[in-house]
Amino acid sequence: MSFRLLHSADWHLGRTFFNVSLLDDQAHVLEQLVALARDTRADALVIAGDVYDRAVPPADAVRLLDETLKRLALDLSLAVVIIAGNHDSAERLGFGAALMEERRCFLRGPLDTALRPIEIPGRDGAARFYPLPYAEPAEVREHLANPDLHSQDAALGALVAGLGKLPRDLPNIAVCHCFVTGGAICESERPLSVGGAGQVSADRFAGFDYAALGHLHRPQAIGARVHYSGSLLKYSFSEASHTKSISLVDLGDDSLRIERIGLRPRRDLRVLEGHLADLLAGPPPGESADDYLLVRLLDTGALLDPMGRLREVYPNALHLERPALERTGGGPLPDLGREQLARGDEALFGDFFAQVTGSPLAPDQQAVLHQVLGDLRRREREAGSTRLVPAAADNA
Ligand SMILES: [Mn+2]
Repeated sequence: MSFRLLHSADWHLGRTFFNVSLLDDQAHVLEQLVALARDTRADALVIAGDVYDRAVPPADAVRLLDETLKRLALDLSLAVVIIAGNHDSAERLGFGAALMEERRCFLRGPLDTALRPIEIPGRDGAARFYPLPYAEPAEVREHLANPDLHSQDAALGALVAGLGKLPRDLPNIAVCHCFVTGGAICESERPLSVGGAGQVSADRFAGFDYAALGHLHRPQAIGARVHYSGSLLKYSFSEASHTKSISLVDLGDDSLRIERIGLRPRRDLRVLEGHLADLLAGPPPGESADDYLLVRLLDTGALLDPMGRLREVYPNALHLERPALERTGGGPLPDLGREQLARGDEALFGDFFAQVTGSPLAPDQQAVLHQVLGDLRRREREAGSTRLVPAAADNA
């Protein structure tokens, strides 16, 4: 026998990135997911939490999930298992769950109804799913009437122990939204708690044939049977190097095969580095000008409206960094006392420049500064009354 599973997680429907709605980007890759479900003839799809980006999602995010589930569960007759993540409201996500279960769409949010195992028949044998939706340790304490559960790990241990000894007649699949120790994190995951108390041990899943996990946004495995599918899209610039994918999992009698099938985003999310003049020449062949970009400008001099000019070439440039202008010294700012001020404009500006850029004025820059200050003073003298440059020692 064998059971074929599609594993996905962290859709974060309704997310915005630098005030840009990603809904069209999400719809674009969900098209690919629906095609994949059809073409691979999968027996079930798992969405391991963070279906929505927030507890009260925007209406168009709800519409996108509704449309996607309709196509999967009704048009393709695919069984779908969904658990709540830390971004979801378990109660709201669980709305209509009993009704949808009639059509093999298993929504599991609140603990009181979530933990019942689900047996799903496939074309060539069945599998048994154990939903373990995200819950705070306090909720698990109350649910199990066990006052000793103060960490995610203890809470998960108690929930798994509560399942009893797992029957071995079918493959047993855990579906959980958690942070397994040893996993690689990125910037778009909201921490599950302060310090280490949010992490759980991979050993908690030792009794399962496969653990379909959500929360960490990079696709990764922790041991042979504990897997994160990763998120649907890159949701931070720290994920620029990720390849997002859906995991196609084949569970056989004594075998486990996992293939990550890459998703092709509508727009990639990348970091672009260079000098403004070079970047304005446009992207090299093969790179799209429409991607979501973090632009790191290497120029050290003053630039007029760099973002406005970049957006004429790269309309989705979202964020600009000027590493050369970030303070490199890190020490305290000099105390501008009377003595310091008496050194004159050129010396003061030289200090300021070195402070900001990390290197002293080059001779040609020094010459420009000297000329500009000289011009200002000349105009000041000619204007008579208005002082453009404060009187300083080197004026004397
Ligand atoms: Mn997430």
